[in-house]
Amino acid sequence: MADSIGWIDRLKAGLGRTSLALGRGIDGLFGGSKPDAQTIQNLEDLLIMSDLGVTTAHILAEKVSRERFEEATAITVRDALAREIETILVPIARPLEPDPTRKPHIVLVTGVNGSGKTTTIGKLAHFYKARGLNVMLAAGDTFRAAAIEQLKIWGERTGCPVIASQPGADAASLAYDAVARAKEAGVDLLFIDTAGRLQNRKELMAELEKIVRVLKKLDADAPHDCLLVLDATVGQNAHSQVETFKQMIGITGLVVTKLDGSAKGGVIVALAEKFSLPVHAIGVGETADDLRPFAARDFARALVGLD
Ligand SMILES: Nc1nc2c(ncn2[C@@H]2O[C@H](COP(=O)(O)OP(=O)(O)O)[C@@H](O)[C@H]2O)c(=O)[nH]1
Ligand SMILES: [Mg+2]
Repeated sequence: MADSIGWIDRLKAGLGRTSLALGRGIDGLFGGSKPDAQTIQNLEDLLIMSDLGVTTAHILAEKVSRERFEEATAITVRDALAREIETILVPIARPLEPDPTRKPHIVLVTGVNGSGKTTTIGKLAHFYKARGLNVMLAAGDTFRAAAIEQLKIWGERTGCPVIASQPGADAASLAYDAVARAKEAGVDLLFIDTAGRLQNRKELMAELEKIVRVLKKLDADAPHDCLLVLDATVGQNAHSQVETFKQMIGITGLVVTKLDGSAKGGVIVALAEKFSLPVHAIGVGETADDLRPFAARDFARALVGLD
């Protein structure tokens, strides 16, 4: 599986600065004797500096301190940490599962500007198309002409129809039209792109609420999934983005992007502890194939620099 080796390597390279700092830190702290309280405190600090968050860092350090190490070497501690992190991540590592009885299964994709929404939609379209689903895209970021063009390019690339209107058009009407067209065409899965102007939170909230309201007129259960796309490079700022979008429209799952180039991937562990929201997939690059299911064990081991 050359392909899977490729992406794990990219994930590792992306997490490189985090795992290097964590790995080296652990190497410096654990030299084969039983860890004392100061060592555990230093481990906690190290985990905080690696973006795992204060609460999670404390919990993890506690767990390591409770391991009955005969001799706590760097490798046994890395291994113990990876196992604990994996335990935190297992419940949230859940793929997006379109309900085949819904035609279409409607996925609203939200997030701040530049987080990777449009790119993620392109990658998800590619993924589900390859699995035989009939996929449609809706260019609901009507704010910028470039955003509409960008989605159209992804539509061509993946062979999925794109429903779009003019820049400045009402995003909710566009969403409404897209659902109607998707129903007519017997589409399995509809992704609705949105604008992400967090600097104008009121307007954004009004727009998102209106989209949801309009979707519910066509299907009371819609949107069936509400994804928040997070850029891993923002680190701890991801917390406030989750809070904000949760408040605005309710989020059912996360996609974390740019893990190929982030030193702050540890934030996923902190988000898992705090919000328990599923992480459906991770982005490790800019092409259609650079979206991967979130795998708890792979991620946990890569984070502490283990193979
Ligand atoms: N390296 C890398 N770049 C990404 C990833 N996802 C998105 N991007 C890039 O991030 C930039 C913003 O993405 P875009 O999808 O336009 O964000 P949007 O404003 O949320 O729709 C683009 O240049 C994308 O190619 C990823 O997983 N890795
Ligand atoms: Mg976009």
